[in-house]
Amino acid sequence: MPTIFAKIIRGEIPADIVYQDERVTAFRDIDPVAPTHILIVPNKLIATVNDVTEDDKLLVGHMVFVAAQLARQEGIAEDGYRLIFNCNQHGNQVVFHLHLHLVGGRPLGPMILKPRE
Ligand code: DGP
Repeated sequence: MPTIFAKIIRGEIPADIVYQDERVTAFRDIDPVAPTHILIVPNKLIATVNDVTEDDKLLVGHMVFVAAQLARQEGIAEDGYRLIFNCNQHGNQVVFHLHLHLVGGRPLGPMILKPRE
């Protein structure tokens, strides 16, 4: 079953694509949590971080490299930003097509809120 992201990569549904090459596609998140919120997605389907194989190591490195390039392009590199991979239920993963969130453009606060006592 193609994911919603596969359809975006193939141009079958619209998205604000900010970068694309033969290995990855990057587009703005539909529900941004900060002024910059971009998803960097491999063009081939990998469901979760758990499914990354030895053969995917260069691809995942490329995702991080593209994220850093986009951060510079967005003008947020110097102030800083956050890169996030959510995985499975506890990671609150909603779309099961590997993606790297690039989030920035405002102070983001602590990474994860501690549960209330
Ligand atoms: P995650 O919880 O890590 O699986 O985050 C999935 C993200 O994908 C979430 O921030 C919203 C975004 N998203 C879901 N559907 C679409 C869509 O159709 N278009 C775009 N641009 N983003 C989407």
